[in-house]
Formats: sequence, structure tokens, C-alpha cells
Amino acid sequence: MNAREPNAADQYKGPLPSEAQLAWQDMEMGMFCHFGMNTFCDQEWGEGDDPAEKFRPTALDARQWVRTAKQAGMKYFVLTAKHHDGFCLWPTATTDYSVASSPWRDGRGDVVRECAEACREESIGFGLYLSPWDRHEPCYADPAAYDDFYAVQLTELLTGYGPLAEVWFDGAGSEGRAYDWARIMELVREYQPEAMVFNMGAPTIRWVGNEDGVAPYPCWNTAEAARLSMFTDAGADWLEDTPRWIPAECDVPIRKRQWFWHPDAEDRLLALDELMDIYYRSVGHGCNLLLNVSPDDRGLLPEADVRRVLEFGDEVRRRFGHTAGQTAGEGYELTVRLDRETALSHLVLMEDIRHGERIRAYAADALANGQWTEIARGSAVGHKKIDRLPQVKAEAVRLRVLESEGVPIVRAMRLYAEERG
Ligand code: FUL
Repeated sequence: MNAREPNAADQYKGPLPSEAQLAWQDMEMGMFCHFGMNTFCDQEWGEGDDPAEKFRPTALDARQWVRTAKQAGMKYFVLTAKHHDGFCLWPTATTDYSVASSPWRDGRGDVVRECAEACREESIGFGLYLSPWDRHEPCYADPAAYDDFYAVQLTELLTGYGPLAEVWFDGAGSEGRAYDWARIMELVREYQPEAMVFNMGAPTIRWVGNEDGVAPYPCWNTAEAARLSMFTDAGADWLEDTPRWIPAECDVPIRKRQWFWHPDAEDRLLALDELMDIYYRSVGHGCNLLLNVSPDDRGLLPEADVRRVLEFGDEVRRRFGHTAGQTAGEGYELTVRLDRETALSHLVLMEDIRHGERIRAYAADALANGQWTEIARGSAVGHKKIDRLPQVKAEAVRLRVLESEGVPIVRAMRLYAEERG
């Protein structure tokens, strides 16, 4: 019997991820990219009445955006094809409120295509955000007409730009409005069955409940455990039609509270420490991190933002690039032995979530001078749990699973050493 195939007596009855969800969770980090009419108007939520002539990036280079994402360790890239102002970054047939009416590339440009191509070249996933709320489109006032309009826009995006890793449906501005989600989901299933659906309709991934990029702990992968937001105990009632396994995505802009670029706002850039804190509380809690870095009105990611996001990628690699020791396996106890006593910085645990998130409680102990001492304790592991281990010296570390549904199956137990110098 394959060691990773649980036997017949296995007690796990909980939800399981789909293959597509597994692939998505393995990506761990993506770059969000808010770009559009707002970029040229120093605003976050345009009302949809800014003329298309204002959209005039002078040096737009989607390769620079995507290359930066890749270098920073991001495995996918999500572009706002249309934000709430209704301005479309691709030459849609549904409205003339798009790049086709702008001076950029004499109206022959297509930002969505340039991003799709750059993602293909860099081999990272490509995702699209299409705001349901549309403050420009006159037919928005007529729900049936707008459902048709939106279905055509979505079809253009789902069929014209190759495989999509994610379709991002933003609920903002749509409170109290019912869209034809059955039809929208049908389109996604028909044209992009592998794409994750963010948070609306019949989502396959969920919003974590804040725009700070952090997940609570534990953040279980199940719809039952999901909360309306991180600040309440109320259940996530919009997840009724979803699969029972529904991992969370943590989104946050790299400039405090600004999704779009604004002039003279570099002082809002998150510090490296803040980004690392976000990393520990998103990826380190088993969720995906979607970090927004916005191009400016030249159509380039600003130099300071590029520097910061690359610093962040480097720091993640510095801390987690080389393991001091690791193991994997089934069972309630696992031990990693090191060649010599080592000053440790982190313990990273991953379950083999193909078989569910089974671990409900665990502890870890370090062996030093012949003595075992507890160094970490937690509940959920799921895709990943990172425990920081300040000042722990050990010649071995032992994982004890204290509670689990079925036999625990650990995909990885890794130790990282403290950096010197
Ligand atoms: C929110 C929007 O209103 C913001 O402008 C931004 O797009 C963010 C990701 O989602 O709901």
C-alpha cells in the first residue's frame, strides 16, 4: 500500500479540496494589480464619468509588472480588468468606455492582453477582476439588461486571454443587488473550469474578511468554519452553494489603504517588517496572500514599490530558502534529527491536504542537552503553519499530534536555522 493512501479504517469524513484548489493553495502568493481610470484621477472609487481621454499611460510595460511579481516570489497575478468606474482595460465590444477610446496606443492597446502574455512568458498564473458594480454603464439600472451586458464582458475575458487561475468577484457596491450568479458561474465552469472563483456566486475560494492581508488563527479551510468577517462570529452565509472546502485569500495593498496609485503617497508603503508580519499571518496561517502593487500613471510600478516588494521576496527566501532538516510521514509523532545542535528560527508544518485538514491540535518539542522542551503549540495546520522559534537551540524537534480526525498525514515538517550575520 502506498504510504500516503489512508487505509480503510481511516476516520476522516471532512471535506476535501479539488485538484484545482490544491494547485491554487500551492501557489501561496500572488500579486494584485489595481490599474485603470482611477490611476489618472488620484482616486480610489471613480464615479464612472471621467472621460476615456484621461487614460494615457506614457510608458506602460506589463512585463515590468509581471517580472517584478515573479522575482518577488509571486506565483500569480490578478489584474483589475474593470473596476467600479466601469472603464475597461480591454477593447470590449460591450461599451466604448474602454482603452479603445483612449489616446493610449492610439486606441489599439489591450492591457489585459499584455498582462496575459507577460504571465505566460514568466510562467505565472493569470487572474482577472471584473467588478459587478458598474457606475458608468447606463443599463446597470436595469438588472436583466445588465446581467446580459456583464455576461458578455465576462465571456470576452474568459475566452480571449488563455487559461485563468482566478476570477475575482468583488462584492463592494453591490449590497442588496442580486446578479444572475447561476449564469455567471455557468460561464466560468464552461470556459475556465480550472479557475478559482473568488467570494461571490458559487466561490471556490473565500475572502478572509479584512483588507489587511491577515488571517485569524486558526483559519480552517471549511465553509462551516468561515466567518462573515474576521471581526464577528457570524457565519459566512454567502457560502451556501459552495464546496465545503473553501480556502481563504488575504488581500492587502502595499501602500496603506490605497489600492490604486496616487501621486506623492510613497510614505504609505508598508515597511518590510509589516510585510513579514502579514506573511506570517497569511501564508503562515495556511492562506494565500494577494499583495497589491499598483502601476503609476506612466504605466510602470514605481521604483520604491518595486524595491520594497523585491526586498520582501528576498526576505522570505532568506528565512525559508534552506531547511536545516525535514521529514514527512503519517502518524501521531514525527521527529527531525539535526547533525548538531542548531539555533532554530522556524518550524513549518504542512499537511497533505489531499486527505483533508486532519490535525486539530499539535505541540512541538525541542531536544537539547538530553531534555525535551515544548517550543510550539497550535490547532490548525492545513496547507501550512509557520511557528516562529525565537532562541530555540535543538539537536532534534519532535511533532506530537494531540488531536486529529483520522490519521495525520504530514506532507512536510521543516526546520529553519537562525540567520547569522
Ligand atoms: C474592495 C474595492 O472596493 C476596492 O476598491 C478594492 O478593489 C478591493 C480589492 O476591494 O472591495
